[in-house]
Amino acid sequence: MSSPNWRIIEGYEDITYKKCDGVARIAFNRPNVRNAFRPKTTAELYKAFYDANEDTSIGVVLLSAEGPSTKDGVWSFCSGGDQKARGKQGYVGDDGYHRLNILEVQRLIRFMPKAVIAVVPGWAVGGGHSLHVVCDLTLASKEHAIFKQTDADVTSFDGGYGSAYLAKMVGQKKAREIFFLGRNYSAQEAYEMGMVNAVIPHDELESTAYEWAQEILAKSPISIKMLKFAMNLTDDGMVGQQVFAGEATRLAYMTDEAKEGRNAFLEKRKPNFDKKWIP
Ligand code: S0N
Repeated sequence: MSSPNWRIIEGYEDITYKKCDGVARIAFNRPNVRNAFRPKTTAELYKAFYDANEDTSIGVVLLSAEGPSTKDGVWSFCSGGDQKARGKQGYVGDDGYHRLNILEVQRLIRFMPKAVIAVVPGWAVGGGHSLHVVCDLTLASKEHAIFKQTDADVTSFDGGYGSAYLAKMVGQKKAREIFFLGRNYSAQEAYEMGMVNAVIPHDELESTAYEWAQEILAKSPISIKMLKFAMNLTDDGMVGQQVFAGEATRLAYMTDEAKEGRNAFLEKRKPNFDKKWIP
């Protein structure tokens, strides 16, 4: 496969954003602080994910990271909330208000009708670990990826997808070990636990992610969307049902029956449905 001819989307500082042939690549771009996210970062992430969601030419989003650090050459995916941006009551943005909004980013990833692949070239820590958990798939650098949960070290914890959904993924005992002990896990260990789909030689990580994206893009978009929502549904309660059922409604709108319902109302007459109660 030839290397992608990325089109760079301007206007971002804490992240990079580019697109090519149905794939959007959103990448953390603060490698010297292990790609920690501050309020500005989460705002940019939200904007880029929202754009990728709305762009009908995009079918797969890669969440990756730039690097390595120019200070020490270390690779990172994301080290979670920027502890320097953390004030007395939370993370303080440039406007002085306490905000982080990383959970809104998580919800966009979770509910967007497109596959999101976490591409982990190095440290995935704290809220960065939670982000890989919430993505649909995870590919990890064989040499440099390290998975670690420090939330309990810094009293800044993810009680939602980052922990409870992780427990569904790797099992309750393992998830509690990850959070309670905060140890380092290699890409291979993360793979064996079931939270990583493939361990990839570092030099091939990005090209492999792009190839996986192209494979997904060759599938039926409606199927990918409905399968993602179906697999989310059981863990997402009424919201999961709402998201799945919304798509069922959208499909129903495409039927003659729905057109007759709409037309009858607009023409002020009783609907004449073709009464076939197909089992
Ligand atoms: C990633 C770690 C393990 C890497 O260790 P290493 O390789 O030894 O590097 P360091 O020397 O430690 O770091 C290099 C430079 O990068 C800075 N830095 C690293 N991580 C951060 C960070 N998270 N914030 C700010 N700076 C960071 C270092 O300071 C150092 O800088 P210099 O060179 O200037 O000294 C290691 O770095 C590490 O453990 N990092 C901290 C990880 C961490 O605790 N993250 C926060 C965990 N919590 C969250 O992420 C909360 C998520 C969240 O926001 C949330 C979730 C759910 C619900 C609500 C919220 C919410 O709060 O809104």
